Amino acid sequence: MSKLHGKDGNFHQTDSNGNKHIIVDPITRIEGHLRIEAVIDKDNTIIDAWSSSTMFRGIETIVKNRDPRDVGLMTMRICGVCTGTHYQRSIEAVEDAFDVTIPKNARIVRNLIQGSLQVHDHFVHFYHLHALDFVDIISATKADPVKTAKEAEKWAKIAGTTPYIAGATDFKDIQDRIVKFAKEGRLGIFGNGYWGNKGYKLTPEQNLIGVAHYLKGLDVQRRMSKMHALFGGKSPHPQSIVVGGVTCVQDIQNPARIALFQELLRETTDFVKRAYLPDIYMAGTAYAEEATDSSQSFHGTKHKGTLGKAIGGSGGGLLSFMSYGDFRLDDTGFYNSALFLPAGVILDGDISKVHELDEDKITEDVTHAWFEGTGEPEHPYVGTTIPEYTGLDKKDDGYAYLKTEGKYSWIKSPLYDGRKVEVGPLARMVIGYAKGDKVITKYVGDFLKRSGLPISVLFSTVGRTAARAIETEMIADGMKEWASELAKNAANGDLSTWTSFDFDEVSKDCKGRGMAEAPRGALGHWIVIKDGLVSNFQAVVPSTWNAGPRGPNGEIGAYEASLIGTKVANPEEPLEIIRTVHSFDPCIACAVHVMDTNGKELAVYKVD
Ligand code: NFE
Ligand code: MG
Repeated sequence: MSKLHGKDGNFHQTDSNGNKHIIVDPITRIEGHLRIEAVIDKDNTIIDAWSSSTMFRGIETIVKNRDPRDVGLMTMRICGVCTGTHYQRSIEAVEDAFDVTIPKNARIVRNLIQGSLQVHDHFVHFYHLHALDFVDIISATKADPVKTAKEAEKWAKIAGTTPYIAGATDFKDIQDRIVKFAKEGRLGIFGNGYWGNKGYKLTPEQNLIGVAHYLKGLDVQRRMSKMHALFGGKSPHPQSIVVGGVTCVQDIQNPARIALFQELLRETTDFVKRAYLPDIYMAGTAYAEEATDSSQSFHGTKHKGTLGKAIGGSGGGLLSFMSYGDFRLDDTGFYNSALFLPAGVILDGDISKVHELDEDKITEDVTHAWFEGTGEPEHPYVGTTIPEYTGLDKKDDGYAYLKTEGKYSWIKSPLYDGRKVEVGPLARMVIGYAKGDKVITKYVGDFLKRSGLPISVLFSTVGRTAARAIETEMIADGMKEWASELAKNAANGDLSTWTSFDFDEVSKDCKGRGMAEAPRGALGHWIVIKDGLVSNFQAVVPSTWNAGPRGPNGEIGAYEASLIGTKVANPEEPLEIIRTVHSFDPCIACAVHVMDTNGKELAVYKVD
């Protein structure tokens, strides 16, 4: 390893202005390969940042000239994390093109499959991919288990419930296991953290609560996955959804299957309410200071003090948000139905105004992405996927920096009305709250009231993480109603699951889009069909919106913006960079979705 690497293996170099240049590559505990370059000034504040995907894949090109009824089966392979989401979106795009409306049972079953995924995905993200950015495992070894039980009770009470782990014995057992592993140097998956870093804010007791829930949560997430498989046939990659409806006919006819779903949902909701939410109150409070410190925000000073404007804290970022909306609540058709998660757009933190989503304003730009372009951002119906790798800028020190003035990522740059927007749980909760959506206002309002935190806490790294937890509880509660509705509808004798259509007739010349919400945000598939075959297909994906590079006129990406202004306690250990990027729950497999032909060449730039 060269001397330019920090002790964490990431690259560090100080330039002539005294600014430190840090490359974190790869960011771990995410799906796929993401590289972050950041410049940190003398006060350890990030003053510039670039987000680059170093992975290339080709699904958009693979589905061309195929039968549109098979597209969902192929696009679902874009990702095994937001599993089933791409499958569903492609099928909905084809249904839109064919003008097919699915029956009530199919709509509800799809909501239950997608809801199970959202809850599972959010939960795994918080505990198993993100928690250790907030929770210091080694500190947990110093906790007093009796005090830990009291602390757990306190946060559960604030959340309006009782603690999932009650009493000191369970905490002591878990702590003994960690102490033993640490002494023997066998921390395994916990071996590589920045333990002891000043960026960790929880007390030893709070850290022990976090670790205990991390471990208990491994079992709970298995049950969430079962829920996903129940109507889906399997997980990952459910397979019971087809163009026109669903095929899990026997599960709908059999009340015991619906009851099993309800039981699994009850068990998982219990953990969400008694562990996940209390942990979010605990972390939200501990990290509230930086979350509400607008001097740490890229947009914070710009909007300071203006009524109706959001003020960002550390990790706040763009403060422009977009949601396509999701979870159809009636049977008036995919784009007419009332939505459980509303659609809309918020620009520049102005939460006094939610703009109607105008899908014609969605385009993708490749000025800074390794693809050929026409010179103009393109709407996905006419979009193309033609790789054009121009390389990284190799320097004498043996390290390659990004050529940030040119192309520097395999992720395209999606734009809404020529602007960068953030998508995901924070976008959905803020848009719903700003729109006065009854359900979202209640859940977000409850969170703010119980925590005693101001709304500005949401526009930050920890706020993004809190929004995901709030949404998890809300969707879990929503699914309870939807499962009852399904049971009732079936009991009343409606067992229809599929709408027939004349394929030859409807597939001659048409186009359609499947636009809804994946766990990480707004996801759209656009399909053009000619003579029964796919003539064009484009996916614009949540992590493409968030992780994408700058736009044609230097418009900064959501990850990039969220990093600027953030203070780093120890540049040798870029914990805050990782925490902020993790708060978006990055998925680079989804974001690039385009087979690896250049993988070997790409790996060369990291020269020791
Ligand atoms: Ni691979 Fe995905 C989600 C989609 S993109 S995880 O959620 O679409 O970020
Ligand atoms: Mg795409």
